[in-house]
Amino acid sequence: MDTICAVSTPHGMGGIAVIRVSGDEALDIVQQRWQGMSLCEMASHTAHLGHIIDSQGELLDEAVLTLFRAPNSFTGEDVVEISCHGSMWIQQQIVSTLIDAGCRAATGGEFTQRAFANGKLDLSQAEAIADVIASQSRASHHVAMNQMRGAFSRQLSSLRSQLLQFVSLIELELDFSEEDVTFADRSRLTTLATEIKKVIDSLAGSYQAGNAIKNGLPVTIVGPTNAGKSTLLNTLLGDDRALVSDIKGTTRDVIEDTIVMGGALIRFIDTAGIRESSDVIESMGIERSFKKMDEARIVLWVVDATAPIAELEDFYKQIAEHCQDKAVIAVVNKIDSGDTQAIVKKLKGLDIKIAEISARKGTGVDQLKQEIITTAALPQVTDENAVIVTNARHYHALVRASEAIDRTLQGLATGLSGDLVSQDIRECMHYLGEITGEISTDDILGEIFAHFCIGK
Ligand SMILES: Nc1nc2c(ncn2[C@@H]2O[C@H](COP(=O)(O)OP(=O)(O)OP(=O)(O)O)[C@@H](O)[C@H]2O)c(=O)[nH]1
Ligand SMILES: [Mg+2]
Repeated sequence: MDTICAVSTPHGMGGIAVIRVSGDEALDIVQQRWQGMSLCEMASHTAHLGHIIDSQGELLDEAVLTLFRAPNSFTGEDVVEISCHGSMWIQQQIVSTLIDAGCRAATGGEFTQRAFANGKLDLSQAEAIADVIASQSRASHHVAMNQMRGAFSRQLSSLRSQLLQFVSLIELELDFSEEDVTFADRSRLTTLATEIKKVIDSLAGSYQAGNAIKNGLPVTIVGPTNAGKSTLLNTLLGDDRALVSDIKGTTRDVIEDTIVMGGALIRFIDTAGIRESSDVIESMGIERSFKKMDEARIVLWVVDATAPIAELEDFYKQIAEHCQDKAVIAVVNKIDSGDTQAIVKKLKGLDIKIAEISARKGTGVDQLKQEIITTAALPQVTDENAVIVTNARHYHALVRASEAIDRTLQGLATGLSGDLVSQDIRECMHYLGEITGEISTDDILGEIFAHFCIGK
C-alpha cells in the first residue's frame, strides 16, 4: 500500500490544522521533512515538538507530531499526524512537500477505507463515522456513536452466527442424503427462525424513527390561505424564513428548515395555502402541499380564528383523507384577534389534538412545541444498547433479509427439502453481511466512500 496524506481538519484557516499521513513509509517520509527527535525513536501514541522543513531545508512551521504505530492506529497502518499552524499556505506547503517526499494525496474517505480494509472497523461502523461527523442533535449523535462503537455490528454478527449454526446442521444432512437422517430438528429451527425474524423486523422497523432522528422528523404545516402558516414557521424557527403578507396565496412553494427541539431534529415544512385556485402556479403549489402532507409524520393544521367557522368541516375532510396514519394537531391561530370558543368546540367534536396560539405574538407556541415533541414520541436513545437503523442501505438490506427468513419459515412449514431451505438461510446471511461489509463489492465500497470528504 502506498503512503497517503491529506489535511484532516476543515478547509480554511484555523488555530491549528492536522495533516494525516498513513502507510508503510509514513515514518520515513515525514522524517525527511522533520527536524526534531528521530521518528524511529518515538514511542507509539506520543507527541513531539519540532520543525517541518521543505525540500530545500527551509523552515515551514513549528509543529507537533503524533505517532501511531501499526497496527494500533485508526487505519491499522503507521500513522503520523502533523499538527501545524492553521494557515492555508502552511497546510498546502506541508502537503506538497510530503508528496514531494513520496506520499500520494489521499482520495475522499481513503483513511476510513483503509481502516475497513485492515479490519479496524466494519462497513456499518465506517458509515457511522460519517454520521457522527454530520450529527446535528443529541439524538442523532447518540445513535451514530452507538453504531460507530459497534452495537449494530454486534447484533448483526450474532444473527449471522445463529444462522450459520442453523444452516450447518441442515447442510450436514445433505452430506448424508443417502441415509435419510435429520440432524436439524425442524421445530427447533422454526422457533429459532421466528426469533431471528423478530429481531430483523424490529431493526427494520426502527428505520422510520432512525431516519427522523438523522434527517429531522417531518412536520408539515398546512391550512387555508392566510391562516398564518408562514408566520408560524418563522416563529417556530425563530427566523424570518418565509414571506408573510395579508395577500392570500403568498406562499407558493414548499419552504423547509430544521431546528433541534428537546434534543431531536425537527424538520418544519411550510406549504402553499389550500384553496380552489385557477392560477396554474398556485395550483401546482397546492398539489405539493398535499404531497408534503403525505410525507409528514405530524401535520399542523392551522385554523384561522378570524375566518368563518363554516369552512372548518370541509377542510377537515381533506386533512383526514391524507392523514390516516399520522398525528394531526389543529393549531387555532390568531387568538389575539379572534374568538376561539366556537372553533375549539367544533374541533373537539373531531377528536383531534388542539393548540391555541398567536403565531404573530408567540403566545402558546412553547406549549405547541412541547405537544410536537410528545406527539413525535421518538424512541429514547439514551439507552446505551439501543440500536436504531438510520441508513437507507442498511434498511433495504434488512428488508431483503426479512423476506429471505420468511421464505425459510415457509420452507420449514411445508417440509421443503434441506438444500432449498439452506439456500434461503444463506441468502438471509448474505444480506446481513452486506450491511457490515463481510459481503461487499468494489461498487458498493466505492459508492459509500465517495461520500466521505478528503482527510476522513
Ligand atoms: N392577528 C394575527 N395575525 C396573524 C397571526 N399570524 C399571522 N397573522 C397575519 O395573517 C396574515 C397571513 O399570514 P401568513 O403567515 O402569510 O399566512 P399563510 O397561511 O402563510 O398564508 P399563505 O401563504 O397565503 O397561504 C398576515 O397578515 C399575518 O401577519 C396572528 O397570530 N395574529
Ligand atoms: Mg404562507
